Amino acid sequence: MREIPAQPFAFPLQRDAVALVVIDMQRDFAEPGGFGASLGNDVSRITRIVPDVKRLIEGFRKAGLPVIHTMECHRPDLSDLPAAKRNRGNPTLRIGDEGPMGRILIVGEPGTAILPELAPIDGETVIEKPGKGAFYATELGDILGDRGIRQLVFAGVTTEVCVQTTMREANDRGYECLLAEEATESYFPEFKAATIAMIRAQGAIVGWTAHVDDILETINHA
Ligand code: TIU
Repeated sequence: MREIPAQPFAFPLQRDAVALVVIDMQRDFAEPGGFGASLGNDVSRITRIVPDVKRLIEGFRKAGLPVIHTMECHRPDLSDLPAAKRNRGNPTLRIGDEGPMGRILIVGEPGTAILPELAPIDGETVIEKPGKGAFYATELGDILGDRGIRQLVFAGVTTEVCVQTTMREANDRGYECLLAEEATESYFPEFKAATIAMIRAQGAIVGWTAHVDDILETINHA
C-alpha cells in the first residue's frame, strides 16, 4: 500500500478502491451570466483552478482509475426543485429562468454543461444532482457500491458548498475522503481556507487534504 502525503496525516491509498469525484465544474458556476454570477459572485476565481482539475482528471485516466463527474441541475419542469431552493436569496436570475447561456441550472442547457476542457469522456459516470450533496436523490451510492469503491478524491466547486456537503455525506457513509487543495475553489477565499481546516481538524474528522502533485505522484507509482 502506498500513502499519499496529506494532512492531518498520510492517506492510506487503496488503489483498487479509489475514484476521483469532480464536483460541478459547470459553466453556470464559472462563467459570467450563469448561476454563480446571478448570486452576486466574482466567478473568475473558479476558472483559475481548471488547469489543476484537468491534470488531476488526466492523471486518474492515465492510471486507469475511475473518474466521476457531478452536475448540479434540475429537470425542465422544475419538479425536482424545491420552492425553498428556487426562492432563496435575491438572485438576478433564479434556477429555471432564461439567461444568456440558456435556462439556469436546467439539464441540457448550454450553461449547465461541464466546462469543455474538463468534459467527461466515454465510459465516465456523470451524476446529475438536484441538491448540493451528490448522494441526495442520486444513484451515486449504488454506483460506488457496485464498483467496490471505498475511497474518494474530491475536486471541484464550490469548496464549502457542494464539495464539502458531498464529502460529509460520503464520510457518514463510510468512505475515506481526500480533498485536492489546488483543484477546488470558492467564491470566498476565506471559506476555502476554513473548509480545508475544518475537514482535516480533529484527526481528519471529515477527511484528508492533499496537494495535487502528491496525489498524482502516488497514484502513478502505487
Ligand atoms: N453557490 C455556491 O457556492 N455553490 C453552489 O450553489 N453550488 C455548488 O457549490 N456546486
